[in-house]
Amino acid sequence: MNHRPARAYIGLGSNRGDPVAQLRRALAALGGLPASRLQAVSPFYVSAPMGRRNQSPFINAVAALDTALAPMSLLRALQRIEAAQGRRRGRRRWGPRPLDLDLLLYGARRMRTARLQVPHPRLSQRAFVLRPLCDVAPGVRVPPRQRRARAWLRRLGSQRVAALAAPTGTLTALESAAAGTSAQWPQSAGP
Ligand code: A4P
Ligand code: MG
Repeated sequence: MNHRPARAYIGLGSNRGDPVAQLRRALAALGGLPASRLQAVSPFYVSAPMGRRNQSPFINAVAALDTALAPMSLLRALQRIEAAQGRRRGRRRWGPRPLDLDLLLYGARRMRTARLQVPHPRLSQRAFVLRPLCDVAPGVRVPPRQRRARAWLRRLGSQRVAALAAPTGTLTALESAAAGTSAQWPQSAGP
């Protein structure tokens, strides 16, 4: 069922295979979604993994998508894109993944079902999402307390997130240092 169009923000993350290529493929797939138009894409950023530390660094970005897909239809579409890029569900939470697509915001909608919580519950705590969100929508309101994205980001000054200057399969020494990580991505592209 199609809805009145809403502006959705989608968080993209990857730390397996070739993360930059994974994000690019995912952006192309988002651009091809029915009843939707990709309006903006942030630069790519690199950061040390949050949660489980002993895994490779993440590449993250945020996309702004105008869509007439209802929130659950959009979530299903995101999960299909994840699956097409080798993501297997039911693996360790916060473990390594070739592609993670999170529905961060869907207009001003608030939803809390077993399968979908919008706005994304951890949005205000994560610089790796807020940094790229601020590139495409610095003034967007983020709960709790509906602060602007840029205000939440200012509060997370200790979380290091570095712009990816050379979007290749390896990190430069400068990018690694800025992101607070020395790890690289394993060569195998398996999920
Ligand atoms: N779900 C509920 N709400 C949403 C939503 N708004 N968007 C449900 C997407 N999914 C949502 O997600 C588990 C279930 O959440 C889904 O079945 C869906 O119905 P998942 O993607 O299968 O599992 P996950 O990603 O391992 O868990 P979770 O809690 O979503 O993890 P996060 O919060 O995505 O964190 N460090 C850095 N530096 N960069 C990262 O990108 N990512 C994570 C994963 C951890 N550390 C990271 C990064
Ligand atoms: Mg997720």
